[in-house]
Amino acid sequence: MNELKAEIQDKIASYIKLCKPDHVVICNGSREEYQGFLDQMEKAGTAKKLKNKGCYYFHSDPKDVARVESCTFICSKKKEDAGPTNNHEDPEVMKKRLMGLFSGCMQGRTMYVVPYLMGPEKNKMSKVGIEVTDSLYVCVNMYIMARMGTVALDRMKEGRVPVMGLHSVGMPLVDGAADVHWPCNQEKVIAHFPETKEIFSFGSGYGGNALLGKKCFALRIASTMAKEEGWLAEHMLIIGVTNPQGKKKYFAAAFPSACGKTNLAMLKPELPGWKVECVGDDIAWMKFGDDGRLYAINPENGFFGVAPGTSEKTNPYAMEIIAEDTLFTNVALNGDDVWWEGMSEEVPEGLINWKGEKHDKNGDSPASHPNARFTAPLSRCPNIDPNTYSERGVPIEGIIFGGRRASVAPLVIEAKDWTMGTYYGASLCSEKTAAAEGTAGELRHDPFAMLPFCGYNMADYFSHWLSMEKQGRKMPKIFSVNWFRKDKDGKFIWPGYLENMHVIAWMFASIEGTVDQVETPFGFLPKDIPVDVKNLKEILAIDEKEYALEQAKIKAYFKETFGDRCPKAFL
Ligand code: OXD
Ligand code: MN
Repeated sequence: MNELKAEIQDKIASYIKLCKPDHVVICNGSREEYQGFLDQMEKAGTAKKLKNKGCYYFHSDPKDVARVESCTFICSKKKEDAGPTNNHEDPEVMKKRLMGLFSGCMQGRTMYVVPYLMGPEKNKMSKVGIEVTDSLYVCVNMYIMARMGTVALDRMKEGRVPVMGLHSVGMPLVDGAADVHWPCNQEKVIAHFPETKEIFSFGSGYGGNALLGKKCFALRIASTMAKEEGWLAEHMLIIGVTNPQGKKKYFAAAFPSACGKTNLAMLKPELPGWKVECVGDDIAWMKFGDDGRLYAINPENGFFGVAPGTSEKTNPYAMEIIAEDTLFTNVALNGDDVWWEGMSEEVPEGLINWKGEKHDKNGDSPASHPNARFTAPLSRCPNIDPNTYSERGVPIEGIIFGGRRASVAPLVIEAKDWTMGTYYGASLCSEKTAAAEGTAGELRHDPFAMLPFCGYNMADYFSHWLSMEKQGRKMPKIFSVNWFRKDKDGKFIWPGYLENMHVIAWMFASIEGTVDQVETPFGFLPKDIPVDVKNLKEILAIDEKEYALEQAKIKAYFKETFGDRCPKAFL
């Protein structure tokens, strides 16, 4: 640490002075250190070693189970720079509140300084951060999700400036008070300072609230950096798709949280001759190269996937990934193994639910929390793409936007140009899921699946996307998909999962220019997709009147929400 710039050392010293921890540990990111942390937690009873090698179980406080969007703030100097879709607070006012909250918050605890790198070691797009935290759970998750320790410190020594993040569970242990299995605080604040590129997170130890490299840095802060520097930080998976002729194309795809991004990233196609390889399942940083192509990297080094619903049938690769070296949070315990809804049809006897109680098989409550997660290394992915860690990133030829829509939106539609495609992204809507607070099932606008993650005014973000189109650039084709249409009996028409390969194959062929399409004012539809699905015609076509009506509603939403700041092309 001593080799780091004085400003960074001063900042860490100021955090120590403010939080008053009993001890400070600088993490080196080694495997031994990681194992030591897990052993420590096992001894303290906060982690349970499972039967599979390197697997551990954790369960949270029921008050701390998901991202807290209502407590997440963008603290830009001007309110309009945060925009109408973010909670805004004045930086001075927020700093004052934070100083109060963080004051003495690590008493009786150890402060861990976690230097980390987001992105592959050799890639120029990669960026450094430092998360200072009082949570060992955060340390072990960061070890998997980012490149932690020396690798990041070395870059900082070369002069790279880290995004600083201070995190506390917000539960000091004063006067020798005993710790609890999942410390947290009723009051939660996740504050981002886009102008100074700082993050403060208080009160939660769960997921995106606490693993600051993920949503806070790689999306909220990175999106502001991307705007300033002319690139894109997106809530997207990245896959490489190879056709039976051995031709390969990369796609990036944005879906709102818990809409199957991880399953699509790990698709094991049954369509003969096709191969799908995974670069990432949640976040993409993308930048146009000198050759005019759009290159993407996955800034993360692991998967923080939603466990319920994951099975041999829905995601066989994920099941392979989590067989070793995986941390499970808020799943159910099945002896010294784990279980969640959807893993098997039979609910095993004798489960302990995510709250640590005996599970009642006949009761209404699920055994695992709907937002239960697995944290697993990217390198365990059986279909990992060979270019995942490349110096250059992977060239994106297709961009996919997908929502969870019971009606109106067809299975797939292709934009006529970049502007229309950008509009597809902006008009993305979805029914709410369990990844965030709120009522599941409600419809919400989620432009680019970035509503909770855009670090600045969403209307400026639309303009930034539009500004990407420049002469000499090879713009990817843009598609919108919807796996979730229901028939009149309320049943899903499209089987989803492995069958999604048929749609990807169609998009692939469309980029190659080898499919028949139907032109509509709203984009190109497939003439056919050769798959045996009942009522397929219903989801391949659109009802132009109904569609136009929806577009009018979306435009009204844009106007009402963003006013004059909304790009004219969308109104
Ligand atoms: C996630 C999310 O955890 O989007 O990836 O909520
Ligand atoms: Mn996500």
